[in-house]
This record gives sequence, C-alpha cells and structure tokens, in this order.
Amino acid sequence: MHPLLRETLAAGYTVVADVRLATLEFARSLGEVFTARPDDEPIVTVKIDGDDAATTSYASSRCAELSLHTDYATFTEPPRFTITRCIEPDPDYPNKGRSIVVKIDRVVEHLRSNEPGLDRILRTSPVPFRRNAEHERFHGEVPRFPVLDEQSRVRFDATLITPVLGGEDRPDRAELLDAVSRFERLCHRHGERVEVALDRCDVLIIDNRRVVHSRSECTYRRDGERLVSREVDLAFLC
Ligand SMILES: O=C(O)CCC(=O)C(=O)O
Ligand SMILES: [Fe+2]
Repeated sequence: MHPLLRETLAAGYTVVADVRLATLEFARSLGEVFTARPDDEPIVTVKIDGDDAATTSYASSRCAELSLHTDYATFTEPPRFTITRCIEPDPDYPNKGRSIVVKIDRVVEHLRSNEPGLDRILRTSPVPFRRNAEHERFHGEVPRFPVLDEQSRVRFDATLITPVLGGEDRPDRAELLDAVSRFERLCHRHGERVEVALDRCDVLIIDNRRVVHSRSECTYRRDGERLVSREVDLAFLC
C-alpha cells in the first residue's frame, strides 16, 4: 500500500500540499481508482454554481454547508478513500469552503460504552439509502445497509436516508429516524473534527469508511460574466 494511504488509514486523513500532477494521475499513482460503473468518468468535478436549489440540483454545487456523509454510501462496496484536489479555492479562502473531516473512532467507542441500545440499532438495522436524481443510473432498488458494519466501518448520509425512511410505513420508523439523527449529533459532539482549508493544488485524502466528511459554507462572486467560486476534483480509490 502506498505510504500516503497507510498514513491516511492511521490518521483518518492526510493533506498533501501543491500536487502538480493532474488529479487522475495523482490518484492512479496511489492505488486502484474507483468508478461508479466501469465506463464512468473517474473524476467528479464539483464547482459552486450558485445558490439556487432549483437550477443547481446537486447540493455540493451550492453554497450551504454540506451535512456529514460518506461517499457512495448507496454502493455495496463504497470506495475506501476519497481524494479532493483543489482547483480553485473559495474567493474567501481560507475562511470559507473548508473541508471538514470527522473521524468516528471516538463515536464508536462512545456508542459501545454509553449507548448500547443505539449501537445495536446502528449495527443491525438496515436503513434505506437513495441517491436522488443519480440513483436511477446506479440502482434499480433503494439499497439498505446498517450505518455501521462488523468492522465499525461507517456509511452515512442523512440526506439520503431520512427522506426515504420518513416515507416508509414500518413499525420501527420513528426509532430508526431517531437513531440516524442521534448518530449525526454524536459525530458532531464526539468525533475528532478537523477543518482543512485547501489552497490551489492541495490534496486531501480521507478514509471514506472511518471518517464522515462535509464542506463548510462557500461564497461566490461575479467577475463580469464569470462566476468566481470554489472548484475541486474528486477521485476515489477502491
Ligand atoms: O466540495 C467538497 O470538498 C466535497 C464535496 C463532497 O463531499 C461530495 O460531493 O460528496
Ligand atoms: Fe463527499
């Protein structure tokens, strides 16, 4: 395994400054690049496109802080690592558009020691995951997984789980909705949180199975016709 990935597994995340390789070349230099489907583009470019939910459907392309999540949570085998390479920092760098990393080890410990009931639900109750507009491309059905697996690896995204779960007619619906929101609160309260302001060409590598992540609020400004805003490339490793 590449030393940077070993470091990422140990610490939850790694930052590498000033990576001059293109994102895909850099990702390939570390390990096996993940794609959602065999012929899909391996690099996802996320740019702040404005702040209108109707015209900018992908939440990551709008300004608001994202909610804590793991990537490709709807997949049976989500990528092990997420690589974020900064193409253009937020106009208000380093204050805005910061990457947020929350390592969940202490959350797992807290659950085990103090909240065995919630721990059991998170490990044994599969919850539905839906990937909004994209979902149809990847999955015929809404996949269901528990939030934590036997190795305490996490998959999480309340924005995918809650809308589907909330509409289901099942006796344990309230209990599961409560478990999802309590888990998110515990991540905020007990998770080891780090905020990283990525400058141009800086790279953040995270362990997508032991870390939940988000991105703080962004800004944008108009320069004539041009929208000046944060832009990152995302690559994923198996
Ligand atoms: O904009 C970023 O830095 C990350 C976005 C993200 O987490 C995502 O799109 O899944
Ligand atoms: Fe993400």
